[in-house]
Formats: sequence, structure tokens, C-alpha cells
Amino acid sequence: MAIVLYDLMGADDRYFSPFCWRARWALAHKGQNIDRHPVRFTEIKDIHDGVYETVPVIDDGEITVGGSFDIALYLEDAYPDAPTLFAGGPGLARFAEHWVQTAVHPRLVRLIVSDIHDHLTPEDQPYFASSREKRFGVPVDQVQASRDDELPDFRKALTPLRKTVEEFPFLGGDAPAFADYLIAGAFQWARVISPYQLFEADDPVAAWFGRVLDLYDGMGRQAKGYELAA
Ligand SMILES: N[C@@H](CCC(=O)N[C@@H](CS)C(=O)NCC(=O)O)C(=O)O
Repeated sequence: MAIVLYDLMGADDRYFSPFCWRARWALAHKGQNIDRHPVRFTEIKDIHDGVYETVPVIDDGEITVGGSFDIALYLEDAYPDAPTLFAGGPGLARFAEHWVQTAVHPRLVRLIVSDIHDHLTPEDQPYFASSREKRFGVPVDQVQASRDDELPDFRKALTPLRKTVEEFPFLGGDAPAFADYLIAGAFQWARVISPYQLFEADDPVAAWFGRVLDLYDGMGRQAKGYELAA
């Protein structure tokens, strides 16, 4: 039986949530088919009577798990015969999670936040505009207006990733691991909803992201999004 994934839906068949992408790649890694239940931001409260404030959430038969990292831990436990998501244990993946959320997401969201808004369904746009205006202190289009000035700092922040993927095909070594999905989710978020080019053409980060997009019969690349110039 396929595992149900509550996946954040934008307009126009765009599935852009970085956290849901982590779960999608983790599920594919474990050989699991998904039964996607698309949800808008404003519908998350309807999942299982409002127990969850964010997606991803999965239902595996009777078992429900929310949160991308907990989903990966659950899959590792429930499907031990499939390739591991955490070679050497989950500590390094947790480090990757903290790194991407402190060094990458806060910089990246400022480059694409108005594009996110513009790719949401009309039902979600007022919620997103007002919740993000509260977060940033200014309307979303103003946040994104300075992105050309902020791009060099974003690229520089990727140095630890860049140096690692110059040396190894994946953070997991020769094979991908959950740490790859944790970080690639951020760039897929951008690719799905923004034509803005994050990487220089010869950036090893772009090459590594391309390798992740190609996994599982090009699952990430086939998702509706914008082309990477790199
Ligand atoms: N710690 C959670 C965070 C998930 C998260 O923040 N998801 C976003 C979608 S990208 C969400 O559901 N946001 C709800 C909202 O902003 O109202 C995880 O790792 O899954």
C-alpha cells in the first residue's frame, strides 16, 4: 500500500515545499510509492483534525508521522532492508539540517519570497502575504527587491557544501543520504517557484544538485519548475 504524503501545493501543479521534498526523496530512497494528498497552506489545519501545523505529514497505514526529520527516522526504522538514509547514524544529518536551516534557508527565502507568493493559489496568497510580512517587517516584494545585492552572500554561505561536493558525489559519499535531501530540498524549493538563477554555471553545488535531481528516474527534475542555467 502506498504511503500517503500530504504535500504542499502551489498554483499550476507546483510542489515547492523544501521540507516535503526532503520527505519525497527519503520515501523514494526507501523504495516507497506515494499517494500524494495535495494541501494548501490554509488546509494544513484540516489534516487529522488539526494536529499538525506544518507539512510534510505521512500516513503509513495506521501510523502517522509529521516533520521531515521524524519521517526519515521513521522510514529508517520501518524499512531497514532498504538502503540506509543515515550511514553512521543520524547525527551528521541533524548537523546538515541545522546548517541548512541557519545558513541557507534564511538567506534563500529573501531571494524568492515574492516568487513563492506569486506561485500560490489565490486561496493561499492573502495568508502568505500577511504571515510573511509579519515575519520580515515589510511586504514580500520589498524583501526580494534587493536580491541581486544579497546573492553573493548567499553563494558564499554555500562554501562548506561546495568544498564537500567537489570531493564526493554526494554528502553520503558515493550514494545519496538524507543529508543530501535535507539540503537539496532548499534548492528545489527555489527551482520550482522561481526563475532566479542561484548558481554560477560552473558551481560544483549546481552539479551536485543536478545529481540529486536525476535520482529516482529524474523525480526532482521532472517536477514542474524552472530550468537551471547551470
Ligand atoms: N520542522 C518541520 C518544518 C516544516 C515546515 O515548516 N513546513 C512548511 C511548508 S514549507 C509549512 O508547513 N508551513 C506552514 C505555514 O507556514 O503556515 C519539518 O522539518 O518538516
